[in-house]
Amino acid sequence: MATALKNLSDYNSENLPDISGKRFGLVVAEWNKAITDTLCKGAYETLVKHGAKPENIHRNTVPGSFELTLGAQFLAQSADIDAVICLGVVIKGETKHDDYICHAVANGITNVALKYNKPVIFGLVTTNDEQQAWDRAGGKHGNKGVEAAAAAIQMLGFN
Ligand code: RBF
Repeated sequence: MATALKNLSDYNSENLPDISGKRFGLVVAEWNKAITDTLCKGAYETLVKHGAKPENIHRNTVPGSFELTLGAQFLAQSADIDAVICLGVVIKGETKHDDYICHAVANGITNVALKYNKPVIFGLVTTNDEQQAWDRAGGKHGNKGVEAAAAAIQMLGFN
């Protein structure tokens, strides 16, 4: 299991770039809102902990994870945003909706990142049940919001 091998919530905080002047866009899905709020809190606190200014962190909500891509595009196309972090929780149901949503978001935000040449981070938690989602939102598998923010910071230092 990827999480067991490398839990990025324990990311190496050495050699991270200076992000004091960087501007971040958080796109947060409202489905499973209690969990996505926790992911968002983890991402926000991680950005601030590493020097981002609160006024440079812009939080936007979208109805569900499927809309993360367009939300990310709205932000990425703005010259005022250096990195976008997408946060959502998709829980498997009786039908294959989760597959369609997850693949669409993965492809969609990849395209946005490549189109605008900016980090657009995939912070989509995809689980079989709600408990597994909580386990990844401040539970035994860390907080994927923290990891998403760490990934954004790392990518801003890419050279
Ligand atoms: N959005 C989520 O963020 N997480 C979900 O688990 C989720 N489950 C859905 C299940 C079904 C059957 C449908 C139709 C939508 C679901 N959505 C979910 C909402 C989806 O991401 C999107 O907001 C809506 O389909 C409107 O485009």
